[in-house]
Amino acid sequence: MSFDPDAAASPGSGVFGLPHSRSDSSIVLLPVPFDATTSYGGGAAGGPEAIRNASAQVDLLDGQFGEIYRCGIHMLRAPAWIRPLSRRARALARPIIERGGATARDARAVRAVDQACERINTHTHATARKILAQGKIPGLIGGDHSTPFGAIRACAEVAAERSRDGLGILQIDAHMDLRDGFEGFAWSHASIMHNVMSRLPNVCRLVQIGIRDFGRSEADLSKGSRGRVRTHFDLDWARAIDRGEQFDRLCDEAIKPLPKLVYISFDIDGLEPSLCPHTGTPVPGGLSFHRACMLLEALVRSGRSIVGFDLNEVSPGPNPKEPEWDANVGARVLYKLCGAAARSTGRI
Ligand SMILES: [Mn+2]
Repeated sequence: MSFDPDAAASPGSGVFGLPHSRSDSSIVLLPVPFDATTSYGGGAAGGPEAIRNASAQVDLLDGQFGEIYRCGIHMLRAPAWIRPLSRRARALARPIIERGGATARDARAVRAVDQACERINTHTHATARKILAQGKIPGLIGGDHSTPFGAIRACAEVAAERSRDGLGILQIDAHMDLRDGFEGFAWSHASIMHNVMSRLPNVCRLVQIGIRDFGRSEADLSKGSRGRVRTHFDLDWARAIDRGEQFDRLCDEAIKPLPKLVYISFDIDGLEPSLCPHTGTPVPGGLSFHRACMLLEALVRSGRSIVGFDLNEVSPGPNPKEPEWDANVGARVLYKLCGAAARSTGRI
């Protein structure tokens, strides 16, 4: 069967309307519809399905990375147990979050929520390991920002086998996510990078871009990390650009400390909130879509290899009849991530 990239997506086709099976894909997308601990707005559990639906609208010839689809992109089905597990964990977490965090009497509920998150970690680690073992690139689609821990762990293990430097992470996010547990939950979305940095020694560097909402302990952790965490504040970049600095140059400088093998963790709230109005914790400021694209391009241009990536916190919004703007943006960011990953590893 021949595939016409300019035709409308046919019913029953895969993500982006593509015909690829897992075996003829070099990028395998791993959906994780789980959002137990989102503090402000929920809904990221609906992200993977909404992105899959919206992806049919994405035109396949990309102005930046060319014929991305030629690398083969396949999206797995999420196991049926994840959504109900997310609902149960969320029901336990919600009253605790509404009260402002856990107290001693919440110990059992907190344990149950942590266990649910650990189950997700085990699943994403095993799935990403398998994808990596086949020489492919895993792209995890959250879910809240707690979901990629297992995939990052798998990429860090593989990076350590391939290179003495281990893995670097490029995080695009409004938040540092460096809290040592949040609201009582060890695996909170707000703790993902704390968990990565404290539990994964093979991650040698974390570069954070878009940051504009953070706490004292997070800023201290970044500062006291002896350069292992490099945080770039959104307002600092806005000021630098106002003084006449080029965005491209800021990207090149930010990327410099990253090792050869890089994982991208893309929280959609790193973008301007107009591009993700329903995300869990939107913050004014942030990257435009174009600048996010330029950042990915700078990473590829630098010669780094993208081992894996995630896109998280895309939330389709409460009204199923409304056009799904958040998912539309999410699908386009996802295609760009696929393009950057494929190009950086010579697959397109
Ligand atoms: Mn985040």
